[in-house]
Amino acid sequence: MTTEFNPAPTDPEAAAEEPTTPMDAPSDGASFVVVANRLPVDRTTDDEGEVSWRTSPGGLVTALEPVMRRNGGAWVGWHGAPDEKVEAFEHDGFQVVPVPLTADEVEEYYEGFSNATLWPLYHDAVAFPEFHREWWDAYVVVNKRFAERAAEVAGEGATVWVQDYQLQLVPQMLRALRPDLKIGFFLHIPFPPVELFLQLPWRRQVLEGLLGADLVGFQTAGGAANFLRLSRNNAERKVKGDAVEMPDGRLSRARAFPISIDAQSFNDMANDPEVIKQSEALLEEIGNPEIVFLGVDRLDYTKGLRQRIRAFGELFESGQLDPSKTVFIQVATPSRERVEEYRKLRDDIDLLVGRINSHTADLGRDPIVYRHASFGRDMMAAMYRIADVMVVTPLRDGMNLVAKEYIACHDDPEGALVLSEFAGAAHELKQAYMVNPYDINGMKDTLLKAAADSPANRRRRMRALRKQVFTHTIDKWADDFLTELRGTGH
Ligand code: GDG
Repeated sequence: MTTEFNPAPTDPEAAAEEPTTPMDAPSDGASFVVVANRLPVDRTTDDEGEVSWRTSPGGLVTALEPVMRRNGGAWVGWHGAPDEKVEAFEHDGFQVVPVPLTADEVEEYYEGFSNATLWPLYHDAVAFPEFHREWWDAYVVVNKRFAERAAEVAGEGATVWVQDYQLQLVPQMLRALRPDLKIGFFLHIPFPPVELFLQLPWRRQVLEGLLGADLVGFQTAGGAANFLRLSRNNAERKVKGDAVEMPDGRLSRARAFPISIDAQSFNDMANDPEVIKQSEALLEEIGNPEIVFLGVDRLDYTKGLRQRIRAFGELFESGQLDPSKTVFIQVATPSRERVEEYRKLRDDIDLLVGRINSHTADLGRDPIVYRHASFGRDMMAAMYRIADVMVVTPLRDGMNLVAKEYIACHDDPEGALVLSEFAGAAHELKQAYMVNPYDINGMKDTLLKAAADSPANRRRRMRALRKQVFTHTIDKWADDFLTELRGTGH
């Protein structure tokens, strides 16, 4: 049985469908535009009060910067401070186009609809998604603002690449304003199974929003298949292969483009003499254990921290892992601290780690070294260097770049990656030690196996993993997507 969407609405919340008057292309417009919730720059103020902007480190910016410079690019996004308007400016060879958000919009569009409705819904509803009509209204208003800003800066026939779940209505809105543009969209998080997506009261508007793109990219083939199935069965669109036929004859294509990292630069960073020194000091600091397990995650309920820490707790308490010889380092980077579910998670993890350490620690040494903090990139590389076993066990994850960063940084061929089947990365990193993060006993067995496997086995797996990560880089990802987008059309 299929569930059909409601017929075209007469409901007052359908602001996404208000008639729009097309706009003319600006004569000096950019030929390549990225639209993302955040700008790739951070503002800094020096001692004299002088304001400057610095490109924030991150794979996406690094990959897209050269394309932007080559093509006269512009990046449209929020600059991070509510209730403040910032004029567009040139930076590092491209145009930075800030979109203002009010404090209420940050609360309703960003913390609300994006992070307390869509985020949990798209991650298997591992936390309960909240549906609030005011949040949806703010989402529509903000998406429209982003679309209008992009329409103002894109030159005639330009390519516009919209990023992620906060901006799913932008492709359709932008197309209505500027039918001349080539529009791509990439979803960094999973696209859920149809049965879950249908819970969304505004499911039709979100789907139509995405179908405004010529090419919709997903992390996995499964995400693309969910999207195509939804279009065919629930929106009654004709689907041929990976293309959805639109009423005006246009095709909207859906395909997987697994995102990656700049493997070489991670590898270089991990081999920098300063980072090597840092990693030695870190080993010393944690008491030179025989085995180091490592987890690095944003503190998010999708990352499987509760289950992972319970598994380690049981292994230490039973003595299957010797607390005098083994350390589990868990870094949990502060994230979305104004969203209730995240505050609760933080308290739970504090309690859980405290309880395990107080039961099993030798005097003066904790088996779980837990840090709720953010570290510099060099420190991250130092941690990846010393980790004998990297533990990446999300309940659901679009891709998971930490898994790939570990592989790029850890050039000791005897490292091991324990990876959740439910991370997008599992489709590529097949030689990892796979776990079902809901199965605590299974996870415990695999953690022990990864730590105790023969060097030959570990080397064989690690070699294959490194080959995959070094041949499928973020540059290739951006290139594949943009090449495919260029080839789309009727
Ligand atoms: C979303 C999707 C998808 C973490 N702590 C620190 C730090 N990090 C960096 C890591 C890594 C990034 O943050 C986290 O990326 P992930 O991919 O692991 O996860 P999400 O943040 O959930 O990202 C995900 C991704 O988008 C890309 O499409 O893979 O599935 O959920 O790069 O290194 N970096 C520094 N200090 C920290 O303390 N410097």
